[in-house]
Amino acid sequence: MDAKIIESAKEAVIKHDMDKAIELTNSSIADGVNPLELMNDAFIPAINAVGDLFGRGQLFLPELVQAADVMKAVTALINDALPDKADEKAGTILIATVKGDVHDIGKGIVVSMLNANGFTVHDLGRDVATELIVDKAIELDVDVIGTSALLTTTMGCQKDLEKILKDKGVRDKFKTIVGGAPVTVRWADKIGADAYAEDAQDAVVKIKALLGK
Ligand code: B1M
Repeated sequence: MDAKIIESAKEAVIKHDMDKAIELTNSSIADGVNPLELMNDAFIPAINAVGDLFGRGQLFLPELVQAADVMKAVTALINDALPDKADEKAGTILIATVKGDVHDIGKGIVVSMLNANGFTVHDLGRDVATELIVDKAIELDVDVIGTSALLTTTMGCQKDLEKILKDKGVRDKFKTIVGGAPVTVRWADKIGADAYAEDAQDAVVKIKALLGK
């Protein structure tokens, strides 16, 4: 990836310059840059830099919100540039960001990667009640339930999900996968999830493994 693109993406997201970010995305894709590399190597580090500045108190909530809006717009453009080849036989995934958590940029990238790899994905969105996730998984008879949590305070919902599945006697019907910035393989093991994925590419690898593909 061209260092100039990485630098421009960082500047556009940190300064929440929507026009610049859209122009950079469109021109890079038109120039033949791989959309996924553009996301992984330029835009994800850019929004993470925003998170670091926010964490250090060098950037405030209104700017974080605007940077996230830029990121959402870029993600939509990158998603449109990815192939969508849904195929029921590859497997069916239900995915949601957990209750109390509105962070959905990363989940959106995971959904795109799963779609691009042939999976049928039912995306329930963000801030989704755990009981609803379980009810929908049963109704849609999916193979895998995936949850994303970005806050240490909302990770517990991933644990609740495992308990509700057990209480309803349906734990064996589904494979579960967890992800999100504060989530670790240790957490996945602790709560009894079947898999943990570090990023969207890893989610595809882990889900294929869970489904024996
Ligand atoms: Co928030 N936020 N935020 N935020 N935000 C974080 C998470 C934070 C780490 C920032 C910080 O302090 N440095 C911090 C959490 C601290 C903590 O819990 N320890 C934080 C906070 C505190 C908050 C608020 C509480 C701020 C406030 O109101 N005072 C608030 C909470 C709102 C709520 O959810 N109830 C809040 C709000 C927001 C915005 C709305 C402004 C916005 C979200 C907009 C949106 O998503 N629509 C936002 C953003 C953008 C961030 C940061 C900067 C970036 C998150 C992001 O999109 N990253 C974030 C800092 C950070 O994470 N470094 C931060 C890019 C994305 C591609 O990565 O989501 O990790 P990520 O997804 C990756 C992997 O994790 C993985 O694959 C993805 C692609 O590679 N993955 C999965 C994710 N889900 C997966 C699921 C899988 C598998 C893999 O299987 C199912």
